[in-house]
Amino acid sequence: MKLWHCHDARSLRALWALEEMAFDYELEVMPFPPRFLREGYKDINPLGTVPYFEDGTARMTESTGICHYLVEKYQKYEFGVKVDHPEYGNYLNWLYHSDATLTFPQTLYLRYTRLEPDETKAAVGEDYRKWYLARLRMLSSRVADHEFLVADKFTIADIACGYALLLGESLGIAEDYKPEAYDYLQRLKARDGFRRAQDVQVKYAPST
Ligand SMILES: N[C@@H](CCC(=O)N[C@@H](CS)C(=O)NCC(=O)O)C(=O)O
Repeated sequence: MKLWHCHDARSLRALWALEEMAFDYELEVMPFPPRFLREGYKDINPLGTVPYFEDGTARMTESTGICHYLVEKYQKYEFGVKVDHPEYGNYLNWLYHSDATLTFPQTLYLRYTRLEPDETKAAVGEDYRKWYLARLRMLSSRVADHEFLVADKFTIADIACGYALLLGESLGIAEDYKPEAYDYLQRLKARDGFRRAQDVQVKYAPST
């Protein structure tokens, strides 16, 4: 298995899952954005984005999909939910929710306030920040009385949605999180698997 990754980018979901599940894997940590700064990267992943992941014949570009693949392919059900479990539907919903509902408005906020700052577009960015915070409602209410999102255990649904919370934190939005969402993020960040992923991305950081 090989993962191409950039520091704290979405590929952290895959790195975090690999560490939680204690796989042996090869890691390449690249400067960001890799499509400009890592020569030949677009020949590996034509999208130029991270993550990129290879395992046998699998060629994957979707961070939550990689986490799901690892659970199913290697039967790591201690980090997932089986199809006959009563919470299977909820589990899948959180996995899809992580990007389709949560990181989608964050990406637009990032684009219009940081990547292409421009007075006319700043208002659009601000609108997406509010939209993201409104869309956190379901997660905040779930974690108010549950340690994790589904099945009373840590799963890749926590990695998928936890990364969205983390991205919000790096965008300076976390101060507006409800306390229960903020506390849930701190619980996830305190995990050994998360800390190992943080350490390994620093250990293999590209030389500047
Ligand atoms: N659908 C992908 C999105 C990947 C993505 O947009 N990654 C960003 C980093 S968080 C990226 O590579 N941006 C660099 C670029 O677009 O050149 C996933 O969630 O894994």
